[in-house]
Amino acid sequence: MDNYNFQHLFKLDPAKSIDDEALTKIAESGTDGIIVGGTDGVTLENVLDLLARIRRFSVPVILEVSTIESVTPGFDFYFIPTVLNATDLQYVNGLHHEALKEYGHMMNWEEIATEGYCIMNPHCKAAERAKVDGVPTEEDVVAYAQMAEHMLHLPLFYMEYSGTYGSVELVEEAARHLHDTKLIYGGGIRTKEQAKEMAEVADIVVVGNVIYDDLTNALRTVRAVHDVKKERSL
Ligand code: 1GP
Repeated sequence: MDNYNFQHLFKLDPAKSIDDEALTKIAESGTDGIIVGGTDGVTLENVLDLLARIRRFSVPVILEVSTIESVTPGFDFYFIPTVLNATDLQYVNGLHHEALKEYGHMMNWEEIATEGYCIMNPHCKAAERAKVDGVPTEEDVVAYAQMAEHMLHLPLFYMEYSGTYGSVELVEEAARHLHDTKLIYGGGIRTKEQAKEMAEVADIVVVGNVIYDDLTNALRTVRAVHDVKKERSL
């Protein structure tokens, strides 16, 4: 997809179960794509299983790579996180280096996008894994956004609030510093109002956990995001 022109994405965790009826509703919701990704319990087997089930629909499907072992062909895109505020370098460039030594010769770079992650919730699983040290301040966020845009020229900057709803002001502040790099917001969206609010400031809104405990409200976020984007393009 040109410049990753997604507006709304659902994120499904391969380690969690979802029945066919719910999966059909998600795939046919009008979302711009489904990210397959998680932190714990991601295996090649559960990634392949979810991929095969989503592939029955025409929705684009993206693997957000968290472990080298679970990478498999067949996805439309591969998003590779580099955690800009990690203190464990494995999550900044260590695993990436290891993966490239093994698979670099066969990677299709057209399908791959690096996401500069800024983890805003220090208590989420990804933060624990990457050893994120505290909550980034506004100054930190701006510096990471500038790093993503101007120093690393990353296509995507991901403000990851995973499990908690973030600060619209802070997301807006990051947006002010991003022009070529797209801003992804993810975390704690449970209602269409929250989806709308974040769609006003971020380029791409990711909706995860609510799929598993309140599918009806999860589905409502698609329209909410698309309506905001439509209004803003007029
Ligand atoms: C998680 O940003 C996504 O990686 C979405 O967060 O699960 O809290 O919606 P939630």
